[in-house]
Amino acid sequence: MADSRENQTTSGSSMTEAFPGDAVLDVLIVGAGFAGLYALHKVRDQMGLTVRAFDIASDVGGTWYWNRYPGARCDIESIHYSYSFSDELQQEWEWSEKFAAQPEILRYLNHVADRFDLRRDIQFNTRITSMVWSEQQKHWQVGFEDGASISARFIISGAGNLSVPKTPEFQGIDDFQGEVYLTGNWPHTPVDFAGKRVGIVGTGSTGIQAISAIAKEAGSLTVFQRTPNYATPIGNGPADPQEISEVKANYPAIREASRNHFLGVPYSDVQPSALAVTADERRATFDNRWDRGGFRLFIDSYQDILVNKDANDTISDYIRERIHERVNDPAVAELLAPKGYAYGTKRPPLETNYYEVYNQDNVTLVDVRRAPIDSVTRTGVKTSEGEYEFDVLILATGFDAMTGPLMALGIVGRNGRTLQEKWAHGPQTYLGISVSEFPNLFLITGPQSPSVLYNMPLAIEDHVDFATDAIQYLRDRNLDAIEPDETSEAQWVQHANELAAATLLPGTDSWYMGANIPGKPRKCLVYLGGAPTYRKICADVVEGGYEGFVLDGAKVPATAN
Ligand code: N01
Repeated sequence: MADSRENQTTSGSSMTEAFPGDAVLDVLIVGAGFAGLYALHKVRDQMGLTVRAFDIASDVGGTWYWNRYPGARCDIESIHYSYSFSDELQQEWEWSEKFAAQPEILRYLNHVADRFDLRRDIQFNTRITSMVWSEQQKHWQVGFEDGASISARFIISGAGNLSVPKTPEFQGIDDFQGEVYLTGNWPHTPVDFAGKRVGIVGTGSTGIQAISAIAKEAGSLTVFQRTPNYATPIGNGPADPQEISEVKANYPAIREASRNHFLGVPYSDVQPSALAVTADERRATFDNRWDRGGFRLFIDSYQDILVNKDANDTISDYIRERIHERVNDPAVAELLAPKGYAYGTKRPPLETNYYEVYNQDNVTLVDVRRAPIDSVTRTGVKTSEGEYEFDVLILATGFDAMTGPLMALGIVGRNGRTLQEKWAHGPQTYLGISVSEFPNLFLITGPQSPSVLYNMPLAIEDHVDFATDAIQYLRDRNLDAIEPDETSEAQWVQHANELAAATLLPGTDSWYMGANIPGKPRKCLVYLGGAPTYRKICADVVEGGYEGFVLDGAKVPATAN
């Protein structure tokens, strides 16, 4: 368990062969997931620039390459959780399920890579270890684990938001004699659970998906739960051919509706306030959204559940009640029912038969809030109350979200300033995509952008388009560099923090707040103004000639955000 991701080194010499001597790439792309693939296509095929993408993985897929654990699937309907940039692509691809599972999403991304001939400009098995800005040359010097390096005028980072798994924090983990798996670095060959004693730590979105799947196979499954979650039904099933053909016939309008929705989905039934209706009306709405599945309960019920504690209590009570209905043992149901924090302030997991799993004889729930995990032993897990023996131990313990993947790149900006120093007290960005003192660097779905609270493929496309438009703008004017000015950046940070403070999110320990990583600054990592507001602000910035940015030394004055 020394390294949380495959410990791969730079392979081959293709990079230096392709770009010999002092050649400088126009654009270097980090990652070959949803963001990297689209950025590569855009920069190479639509802009005609020299570009190369790099990924630690041995193939495309990003998060869908790594997270191969049983039960992994997306939680926005696949017809919406997919690229919109190519109508041919969205017309020809057929999803088999409403919410595709990981293997199908990975097949989709492989198809995209093949269809647009992207692989020839991606270097896999390559870990970036440094990125240093040269003020003199006005470009980035990017170093790799094997000592090779390359220069690029612009960096587009598709390093991902949830791509650095949290380092296992259990003493003795290396001594465990059985099999240990990290959900975010799952083996590429099937893991056999049949007849085995399996333990799993973590009941976030990942744990809940994995538990539901593994409970079907394992001889015994012991779940170590610290904080129960408000999981609600995903409502998955085979894709409906009628719905698919309707969507395909209306894709432009549906994508437009998605981009004009807070979460980037074309839902339109949200009502103003849970407190403005009778209890019966509220119940009918909750039942309706519960039955329809997906994020409808979260985002398409009442507008005030994330900002008003009383409104939130109504939906939190409702979910607790539904959990109790599904679990036979009242004591287990009580343990599974979240208390003391508001629904939606931790990322709401979606599930299929999750709670029913606890009615099975082979599944045991262990409360590690009351009796914390003390250590991992040679044979299993020791809590303050007892010891449990396992053949297999699974860690579904989350990620160093949003900032972790960027910090891992070894980024050094102007005047030797590191990103670690700059973000020591929390991320500072302008629009969540750029950072002052770090010119020509674009953070796709970076911290303080809507990112994880916006349908990811659409959020990615918007950000890649913003980055490539900015690059084109500079090229058209023979300018070398773009970065935000410090005042605009400070205003954006304040704006993002004020939006967060107006919600219930800061009151809960969650990865949204950086609270899952010991020592990480407690700052909201997500822009909470919603995708439409955010997109309007970005459009105005561009319209104003990149307001709030410094272009090659000249400041473009910002209007108030
Ligand atoms: O990670 P998490 P995740 N002792 O941080 C527990 C996305 N995603 O991988 O809550 C005991 O949410 C921790 O307990 P607590 C999605 O955005 C999407 O599940 O800190 N327990 C928690 O239960 C999601 O939000 C999909 O008290 C420990 C769990 O581990 C994000 O990824 C699917 C512990 C971690 O939960 C992250 O989800 C899956 C300890 N020392 C994930 N340390 C889709 O459907 C941690 N825990 C697209």
